[in-house]
Amino acid sequence: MSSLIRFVAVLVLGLAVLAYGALWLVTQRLREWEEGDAQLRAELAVNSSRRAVVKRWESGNFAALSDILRDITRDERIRAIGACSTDGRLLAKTTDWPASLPCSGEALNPGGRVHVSAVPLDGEAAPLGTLVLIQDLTFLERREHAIRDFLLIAFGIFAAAASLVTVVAARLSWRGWSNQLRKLLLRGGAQPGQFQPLMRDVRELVEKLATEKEDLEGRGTWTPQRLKQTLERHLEGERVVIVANREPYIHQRGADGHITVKHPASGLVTALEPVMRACGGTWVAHGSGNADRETVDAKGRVRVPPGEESYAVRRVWLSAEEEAGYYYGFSNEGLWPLCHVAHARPTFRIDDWRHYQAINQRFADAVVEEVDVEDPIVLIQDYHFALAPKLIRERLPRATLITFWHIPWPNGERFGICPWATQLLEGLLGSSIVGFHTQQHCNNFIDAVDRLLEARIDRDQRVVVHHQRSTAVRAYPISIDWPNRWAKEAPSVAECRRSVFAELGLPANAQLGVGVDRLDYTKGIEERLLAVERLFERFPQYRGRFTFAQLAAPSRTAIERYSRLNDNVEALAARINQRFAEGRWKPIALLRAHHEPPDVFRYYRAADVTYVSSLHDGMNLVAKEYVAARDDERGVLVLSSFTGAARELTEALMVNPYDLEQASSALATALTMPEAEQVDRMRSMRALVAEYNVYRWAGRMLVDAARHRARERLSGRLTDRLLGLERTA
Ligand code: ADQ
Repeated sequence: MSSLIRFVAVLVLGLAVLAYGALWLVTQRLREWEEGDAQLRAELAVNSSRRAVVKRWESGNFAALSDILRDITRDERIRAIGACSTDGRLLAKTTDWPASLPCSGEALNPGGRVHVSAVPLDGEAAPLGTLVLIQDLTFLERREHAIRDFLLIAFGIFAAAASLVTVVAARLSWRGWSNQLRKLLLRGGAQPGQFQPLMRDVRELVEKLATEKEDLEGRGTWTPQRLKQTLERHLEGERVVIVANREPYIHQRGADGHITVKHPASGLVTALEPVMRACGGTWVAHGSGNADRETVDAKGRVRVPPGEESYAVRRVWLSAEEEAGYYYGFSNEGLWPLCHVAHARPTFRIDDWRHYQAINQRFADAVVEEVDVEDPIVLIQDYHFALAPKLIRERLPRATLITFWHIPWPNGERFGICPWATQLLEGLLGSSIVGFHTQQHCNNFIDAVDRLLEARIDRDQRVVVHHQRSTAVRAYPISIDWPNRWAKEAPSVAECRRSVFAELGLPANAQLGVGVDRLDYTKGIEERLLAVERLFERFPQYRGRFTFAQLAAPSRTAIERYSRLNDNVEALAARINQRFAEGRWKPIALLRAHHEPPDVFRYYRAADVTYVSSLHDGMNLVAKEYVAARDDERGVLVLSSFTGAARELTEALMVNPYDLEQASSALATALTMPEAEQVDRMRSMRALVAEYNVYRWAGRMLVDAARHRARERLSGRLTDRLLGLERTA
């Protein structure tokens, strides 16, 4: 609001300066015109009686001359006339001629609001002298005042109208969102200051929304159709190639011998799959299913989604040893803990690094095989492929390579502990654009480049130039598809609640909390269960009434840190259950299994509260999925402030997951939150996720890619021309 007041004040001040400037100019012009008019008027008046005046003057009849002069002064503006001889004597005058005015040079310039004109008179033989006419210009003052009043009133009305239009426009555009937010921030449900987003985050969000509105041409929500049109319009409908470790559909042969298709529990897949459905193209990924080889053609390709077949998956095969080194070893024991502040020590082994290099090369080769133009668009995904951009660039120098890093990027000092930090950075700088979820991650990346490489950094343009190649570093906060496919296909909220409560053996009047994650130590699952335990300690009224269901998909179980986590979570749930269980009621339901998306959404729709407690997370799509699932606008999101999502979902109850007092209070607040407040918060978050959906995320990257490609093509053509000129010279 204060910036709006400042804007209006500057506007009014600017208009006032403009008004005074205009007034000064008009007055000056008016005076020049009037002076010219006065001189003309004097000459006309003299000319009309010239013959009679000359006759009397030559005859020396100055009394008669005075009479003629008096006749001339009948013009109301001509006040007095004097006849001055060539030697400066006053020969005749009218009665109003000022006694103090001699026939000298200064007399012709007395100043004030009078105008003095001198009209020379010639006789038959020689010049006679000069008629000096004094005109009254006080009418000019009246005229100037009238014009000044008119201009000031006109500018005043204009300034008031412009300020009003500015204020109304600004209020209307932000009113919906900001009112909602203000209402929530000031609401009495929680203690003041508790569970609220940092104002800095809210400000950043507002600025982001404002700049993005200006950035993207075209208004309205992003849809698959709009994304497709963007691809057609900006990139001539070209096919997109995605490189990602995880494939979107896994063919798995079960114990009964049948092959089923699984959706992996992966935020990356959740986000990118709808984009590929809309754009078409090829997804190059590790073929990890035990029936994957049986379902591809001779070139390792299979069309998906089953029954729809809108794009291709190109599977790349890895041996168990390669997978252990590249995926489990370097990627998940090295880079994953390096990039997350979650107190796990990274492990770097030379053999893992060699596998990582080799597999990056294999994926780069697969990309080159899949493209059919020399400047394709390739979207490289995540920390498994830091080297691939440079390797692809070596084979396809004109490719547009966008690399998106789905996890946080640590500060430069921390990143520097990786023995191959410079190679990783050089690999990534093969990209045209490197994208992160937040500006903070972009800043950390630039900081790491600054510390470890000889590169030129343009912080204003957010560009790094290394070995004469420039790479833009941009924030693209990821999201989910909207309208969300799984939410649309889900049964009604009442039905979901009935079926989930039946599965968990809960009575209809129970309250349900839900957590949905891969079993990963960065997700803060132990801290979440401890917060639930603290809730029962501090608020015994929830015993027997509240159950927390944790859907935990086993993940990276070949790594010791993950199998330990698995055991810890199981032991913790068992301890809490033992401590508080009463009759058939258990406080925690640990559902340690992969759940297909329809099941995950059933749980979201049944929940009174969903708790996302990541200790550090790039974005966290579970939070956004929960919001998408709640088309009934009920349910409360308790969200860790260490997620990227916390910068956008500012209406969630924000907590520090390490602070068990705060987290348990937030759970209690959520469980007693009035319906009207739930609706306000959920509606506001749904509006944001609907607009900032994954089609927008992809659209922004593709528009940036198109601009980049247009620039590259132009500079390519210029280089060709210059080389051609050099050759002909
Ligand atoms: P992830 O670490 O995988 O993603 P997240 O973004 O929360 O984390 O996505 C998890 C996905 O897996 C969701 O779609 C969820 O529904 C699904 N899932 C979770 N548990 C499941 C279960 N038990 N059964 C089945 N499905 C389950 C990484 C980064 C994130 C970033 C994404 C996208 O770590 O910070 O948001 O990439 O960029």
